Amino acid sequence: MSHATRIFVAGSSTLIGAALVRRLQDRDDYTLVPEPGAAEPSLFDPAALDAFFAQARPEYVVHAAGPSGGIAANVRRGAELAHDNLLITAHLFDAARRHGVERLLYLASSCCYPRECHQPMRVEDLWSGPLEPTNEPYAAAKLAGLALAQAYRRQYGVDFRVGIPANAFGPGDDFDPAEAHVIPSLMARLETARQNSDPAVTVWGTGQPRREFVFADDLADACLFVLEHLDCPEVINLGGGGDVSIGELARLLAETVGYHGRLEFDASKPDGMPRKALDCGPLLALGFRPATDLSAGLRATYRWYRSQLEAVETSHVA
Ligand code: GFB
Repeated sequence: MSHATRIFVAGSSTLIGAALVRRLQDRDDYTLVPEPGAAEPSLFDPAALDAFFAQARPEYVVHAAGPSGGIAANVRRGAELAHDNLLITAHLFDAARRHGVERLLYLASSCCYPRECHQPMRVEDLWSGPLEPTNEPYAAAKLAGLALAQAYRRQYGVDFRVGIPANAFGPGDDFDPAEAHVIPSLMARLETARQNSDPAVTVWGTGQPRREFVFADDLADACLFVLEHLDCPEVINLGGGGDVSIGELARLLAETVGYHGRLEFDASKPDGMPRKALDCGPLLALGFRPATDLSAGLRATYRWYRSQLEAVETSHVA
């Protein structure tokens, strides 16, 4: 019988973590630890983490844990986002190193690149300038994790890899209209406006910024792809679908939801980084291709969101 690799997805309830668990459940060559649905050890508690690693003995770890949020959450809760991400990353890396984990993939964020970055952003552009102020604490914490992974590689000879994903979205995302990322929060507001036949919906900022988005299931595939490739660079961008302006995205979202009112851009709200397009040349050169284009990903996400709303409506009627 062939050996199934024991893999721990830290943050199995995050958008990316949950997508990874879905993928791994279909694979015979992996065994998830803890098993899906079972409680994860607290990443804030080094002793609990130690006991978990000793007992479950994961060979691979994907670090998809830690709170995140859209531009408004970053402005309001920068301290909390940075604090939590710093602590859990430090605890997880050290437990993985002490328990002899064979390979670890840490998911950083495209906000680790400088605000005025060369586009599309290459790994060698990291550290080349100041970060975007609206998300500086979170970005600095994610960047600290990236530097820590590289330091662990050098000092302890461990195989810690870093993936820098484009802005992820998909089923299971947080749809908070105020604090979530642009796709789920705008989708939620457009859906409410459609139901109420509101004449207009406000889109934050000028609509000019450009973002690269990656569908969560494609990102999960990319994570497993880089985890399995021996010749993968130690830091690699994860995306490959190209970027769109927020204005174009808002129109695409309105079409997906079936909202026919006006889109009004509110330039008093922050734009954040002017552009975040990733140079995914190294990932594509290894042979990876994202399977889902933006429109198809938005449709799948909307279907999921509608199903959640309908489930809530049904439970109120019952
Ligand atoms: O997704 P988002 O919050 O993240 O916003 P960032 C992307 C762009 O969409 C910004 C605009 O230019 C927003 O002003 N936008 C328009 C909206 N309408 C909305 C809306 O209803 N909700 C939201 N959220 N945005 C975050 C970082 O940056 O992305 C994090 O703050 C992290 O640190 C994450 O990196 C991936 O791409 O600007």
